[in-house]
Amino acid sequence: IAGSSCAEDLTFPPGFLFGAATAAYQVEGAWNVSDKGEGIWDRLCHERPTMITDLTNGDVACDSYHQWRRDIEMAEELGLQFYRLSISWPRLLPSGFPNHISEDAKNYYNNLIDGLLEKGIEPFVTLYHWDLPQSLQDLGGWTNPLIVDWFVDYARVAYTIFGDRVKWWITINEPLIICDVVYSTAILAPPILSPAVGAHLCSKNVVMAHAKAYRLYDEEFRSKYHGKVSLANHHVWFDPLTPADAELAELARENCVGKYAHPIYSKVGGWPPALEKALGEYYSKLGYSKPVLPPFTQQEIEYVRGTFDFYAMNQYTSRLIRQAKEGETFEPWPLGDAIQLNGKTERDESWPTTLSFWFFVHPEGIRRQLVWLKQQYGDIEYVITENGLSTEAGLDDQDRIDYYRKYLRQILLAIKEDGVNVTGYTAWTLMDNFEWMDGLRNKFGLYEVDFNDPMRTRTPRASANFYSNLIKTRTLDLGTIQDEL
Ligand code: PNW
Repeated sequence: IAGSSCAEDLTFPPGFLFGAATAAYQVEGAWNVSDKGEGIWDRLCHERPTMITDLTNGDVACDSYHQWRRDIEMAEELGLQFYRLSISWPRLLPSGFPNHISEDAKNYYNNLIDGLLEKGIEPFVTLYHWDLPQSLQDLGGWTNPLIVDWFVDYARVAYTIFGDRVKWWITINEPLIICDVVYSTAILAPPILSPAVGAHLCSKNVVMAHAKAYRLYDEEFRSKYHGKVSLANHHVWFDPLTPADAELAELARENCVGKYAHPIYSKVGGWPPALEKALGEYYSKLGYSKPVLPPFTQQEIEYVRGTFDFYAMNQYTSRLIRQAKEGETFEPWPLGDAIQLNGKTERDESWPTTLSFWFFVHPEGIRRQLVWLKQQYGDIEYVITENGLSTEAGLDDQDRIDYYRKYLRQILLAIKEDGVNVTGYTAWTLMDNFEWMDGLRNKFGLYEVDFNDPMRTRTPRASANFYSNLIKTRTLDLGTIQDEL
């Protein structure tokens, strides 16, 4: 019986891969060394420092631009099979365009990639993890359809230089955050509020940019390099508050995950039909004469459909959702409510809060999400590309170990009981880093980083020991959570 721990098989399947992740702006620092261009996070942190809770920024961060040897050493200490990193677009292409490729950026990423491979660790590379060149933002950024070609030009440079050694590619990290959260809250870069028009222009452009970068890999690189390409979605799992909210919860899943998954991973392609209809009705009532979510042409539907080699899933948290009551006010989607769906979200009282305001702990959510994905998109390969916990500082992080135990157990149940083909897991994150609007305060690291030390000394937490042991034994030690089951 699922849940009875004595009979439980706690061993990960053969071939299952373990890794850890970071992202360029969050760790590299060196924001203006050599010819690096300005990114939208440089701009936000410098011009609006009070938008970051603790007034810090990513100017130096973990200084991984200089400390990359230590980063590789940590990956080796943990026994990681892959290390997920991102390339900084404004570092590689200072103008945003391929007219000039930075030699220093090439050297930096080549050193990192080669250094990992020497230790037998696969580089798992994200092309876009939120650090858009400011020059492109000045031209409209992700709301301008021309960004599809700007992104593809950048992807071509990256595939050309690194594709002989990088076999795992993520085009874009978390369209939900880049489009929905950014334009409906303006709390991340670029700080532009445009929940109706901006958010939805962005949604379509992101999907098209991904698809075109995938097709490029297929046509020009796959036959010589044999890599895998996907896009990483952010998942918030929605459970209905009452049985009467079941349909609403399903629509919320479509609005959060389906919006960016249905066009790519479903058999039919295109926007999720129920969502397209619901958004159309909501915005037409607000007086918009055309759909704010730009429709796909039939040709575009075909072009986007199937542009994946695996499914990449970032998941941390869940929400309960219910119909809003007459006159209730809404917090912006998706950190708060689903105003377009007339949905209010809540935390189940049994879900612990974390240091991050948007993040409640709900391990069952990751299993339910995986089962839902398999129902929607079929028996494809699923890789967890991010999962981890936000805490205060401290080396004895039993709470993080508990979190990993509970979420990994649910992933095992999804594999063994529900038959979901999950083939890899990525801890967010290798080391404490610049956690966007939460600055350096919120810690997600397996390693603690001393941000007061010019060397940015990294020290393993108890959770690093837990994780390396898991990778070594490939078996989940339930430890203290055993009694709670
Ligand atoms: C993801 N939210 O970000 C990102 O991919 C990482 O860069 C980040 O550090 C990690 O998860 C932990 O936060 C998110 O406000 C940031 O809902 C913010 C939100 C969600 C995801």
